[in-house]
Amino acid sequence: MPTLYHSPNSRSSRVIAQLILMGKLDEVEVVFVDIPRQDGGGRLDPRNLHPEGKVPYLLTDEGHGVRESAAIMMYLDELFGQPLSPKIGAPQRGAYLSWMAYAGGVLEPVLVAAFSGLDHPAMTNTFRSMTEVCNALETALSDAPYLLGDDLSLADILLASPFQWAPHLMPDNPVLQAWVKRVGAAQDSEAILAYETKAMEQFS
Ligand SMILES: N[C@@H](CCC(=O)N[C@@H](CS)C(=O)NCC(=O)O)C(=O)O
Repeated sequence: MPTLYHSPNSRSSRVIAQLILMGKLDEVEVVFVDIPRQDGGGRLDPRNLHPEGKVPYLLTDEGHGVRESAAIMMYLDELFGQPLSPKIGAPQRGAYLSWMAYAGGVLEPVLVAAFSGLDHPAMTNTFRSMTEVCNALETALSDAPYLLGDDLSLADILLASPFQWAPHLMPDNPVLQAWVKRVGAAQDSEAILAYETKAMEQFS
């Protein structure tokens, strides 16, 4: 059984959301770990095998570590028969891979720059800004409910998640707002909340 290192209400929560949606939470061992939080709380947890103490982190059955949310989510989706992604060779496969790489490669740095007020030519030349991010998402969503078309995929779960956690980062854009709401509604939010609330008790 793979082992997921998870801290409630963090970037690893989207992996929990994915596992709940796939009905596979009981096929992964979840180890609750603490992390240093933005508000100064929390701490590095020696039980966490991530080399920098971050979450999510996954240890495969063979003992290999997998880091980065997108890689972990794709690994688990593939392990359980790809219920949330287009199969190799399917028409939407390229778009899917693009979005999964875009999440960590562009969306995350642009969001961090935006909320921290960082405005530097090196950042904008490399990653562009929220304007381009919004345009990219809005273009994909202009004639479809989800990023890949009619069906929810891991790309939606991953890319909508920062806006779900931090509504203040949500752009003033009705198309994106409706998509984030739709992605939330497509997940089992009650089960996620119940799981995370119970997990949080470990740290109180
Ligand atoms: N790009 C990484 C980011 C991981 C990350 O920064 N996770 C945060 C949780 S929200 C963390 O572990 N922070 C604790 C720390 O920085 O020590 C991913 O998506 O997996």
